[in-house]
Amino acid sequence: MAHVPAEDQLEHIAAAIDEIATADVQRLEQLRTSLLGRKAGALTHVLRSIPALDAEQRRTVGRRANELKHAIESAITARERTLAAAVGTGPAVDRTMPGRRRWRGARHPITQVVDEICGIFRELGFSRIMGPEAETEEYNFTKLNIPLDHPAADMQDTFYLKPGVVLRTHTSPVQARTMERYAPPIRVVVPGLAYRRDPFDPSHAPVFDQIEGLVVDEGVSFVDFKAAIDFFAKRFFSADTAVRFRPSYFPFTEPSAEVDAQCQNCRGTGCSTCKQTGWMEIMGAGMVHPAVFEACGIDSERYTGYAFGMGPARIAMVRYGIPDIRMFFDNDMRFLDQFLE
Ligand code: 2NM
Repeated sequence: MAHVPAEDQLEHIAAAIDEIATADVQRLEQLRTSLLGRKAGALTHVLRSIPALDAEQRRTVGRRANELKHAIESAITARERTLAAAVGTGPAVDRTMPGRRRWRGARHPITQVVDEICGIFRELGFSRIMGPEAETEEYNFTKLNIPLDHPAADMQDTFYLKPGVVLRTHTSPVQARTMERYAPPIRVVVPGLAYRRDPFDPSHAPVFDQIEGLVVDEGVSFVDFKAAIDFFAKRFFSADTAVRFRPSYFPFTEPSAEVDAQCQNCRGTGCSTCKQTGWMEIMGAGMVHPAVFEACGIDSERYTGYAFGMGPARIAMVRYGIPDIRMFFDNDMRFLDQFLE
């Protein structure tokens, strides 16, 4: 361009300014380079040629070139703002950037286990129900065949809110209320919190989850109970998990049993988790005591039934091999993150 007079070059450059106002992102970059670029920019070229011009030209060309430089720069800035506003805020979106992880809430591992257990019993026709956590001594103890002078009712073991009113020590009062209110057949599972004055240790907490179940109908036998629990264990643990029933004692059932499932860690051969027995206790249970039926207005000559109670936290410990129940209460995210759904 050296042979074209500097004034003509400047008018050529001035003509390009109008295009800036309508350029897209790519064209704007081309214009910036072809006008202001350090190597091939047309205006840069004129500015570099100024020292070689005569004094009169240096003044006029110099003034005009500087005017154009400012005009081009402000036109480009204005166009950039307009283009950026058109795609939203800020610079153009980078479509190659990895997506951000989306944080959604998750159920606590015990809640997951509670929901799963209730879902299995739902398949067997059980309804899931709830009841109050503050209970009278009558519903928490007396109607369940636990006399108030029984050690379980002692102030040492029970949180008393006021005389005659306790924090329920099990969810069984809900079953007592259910039997009073509904005629058989009854099939319910009752998940909820229970309270006992136990200090925290690796296997105890003063507030703990329970799920209790109750079936009442004509002709319900211990075999019905065994079949239901066998079904539960095979669904919850695995299809080849066996259960066994050991005689036990509870005031509200007769006969009573403790139920063991095959150790999920060693599959029954014996290990430290199951203290070399091959079995882990999963629940207590039995046939509802006639005295409980009578206290709750059910004819014990006509109806029989079974009831059971289990601790979802204990069951979760058996299933996941968790050594200390307090890990469920710490809410350490490094622990909870392993149970994301
Ligand atoms: C257990 C063990 C055995 C039980 C009994 C009743 C009721 F209300 F029907 F009498 N509800 N739950 C029961 C029986 C609970 O928990 C270890």
